[in-house]
Amino acid sequence: MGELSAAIAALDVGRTREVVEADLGTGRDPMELIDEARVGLQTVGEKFDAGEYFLIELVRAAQVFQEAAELINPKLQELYGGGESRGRVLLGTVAGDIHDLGKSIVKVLLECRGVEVMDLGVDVPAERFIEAAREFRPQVVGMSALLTAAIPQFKATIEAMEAAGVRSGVKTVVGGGTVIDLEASVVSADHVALDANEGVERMLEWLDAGAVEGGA
Ligand code: B12
Repeated sequence: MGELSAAIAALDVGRTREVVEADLGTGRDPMELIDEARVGLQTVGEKFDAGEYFLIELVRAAQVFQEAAELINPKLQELYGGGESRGRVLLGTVAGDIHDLGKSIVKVLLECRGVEVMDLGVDVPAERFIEAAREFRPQVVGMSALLTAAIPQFKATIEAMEAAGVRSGVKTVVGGGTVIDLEASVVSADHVALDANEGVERMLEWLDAGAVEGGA
């Protein structure tokens, strides 16, 4: 395990800041740091599973991760930011799920690559996705979920969008650490993202190819 993952797994905010600052100072790719921070959170999840950590530790881990992200995000912006608008992406964590760290990384990466993002936050019901699709007219809708119990919400939301007439011409991508083994067709999505980078690259391909025209 790398130093950053270890510091996050140990819930050590001081050490986390130290490692991130030192690594960014040596010119390390900020995306690598995000990936490593994620491994740290995975370890926290394993400890939670094993009964070694409790909810309070999960909350603390999220705070430590946020501290790291706040140092890393400006660097991402500096390296990848700027440029004209490439399109619009609507993001949200589906109903019943309040995990948002992964989705927030996707948002930062998209904004860095010149994409306009509307982020609906967490625990977002299908009706809110529909309302926002009418208002914002995204070309792509990205949904996140980490709870297995929230997975049916992908399909329910996408089908509700279809029924409301806002799905046509819009691509959908779903993501979140615990859902990557899904088949896109099972949840009625166009794509299941392996991680933030891969998902964002796929969205940019769609936007740049003009394969999508925007919602109703
Ligand atoms: C931090 C954390 C929390 C924090 C979340 C804080 C926050 N602001 O998000 C808090 C403490 C609130 C929390 C609460 C709970 N949690 Co929690 N949590 C985690 C933990 C440790 C890390 C998750 C995380 O942020 N990972 C880091 C991010 C960067 O990774 P990621 O989300 O996978 O995102 C990456 C990709 O997947 C991708 N991505 C994500 N979304 C999207 C979307 C798109 C469109 C794209 C393109 C890409 C993409 O981008 C990211 C970068 O590559 C995980 C453990 C784990 N192994 O993941 C458990 C975990 C997800 N939690 C779990 C559980 C059970 C809960 C609770 C039910 C606990 C409880 N008893 O109350 C509650 C859920 C409440 C609810 N209704 O949602 C379980 C879920 C089990 C399951 N399979 O259903 C896990 C796996 C822990 C475990 N091993 O048991 N949790």
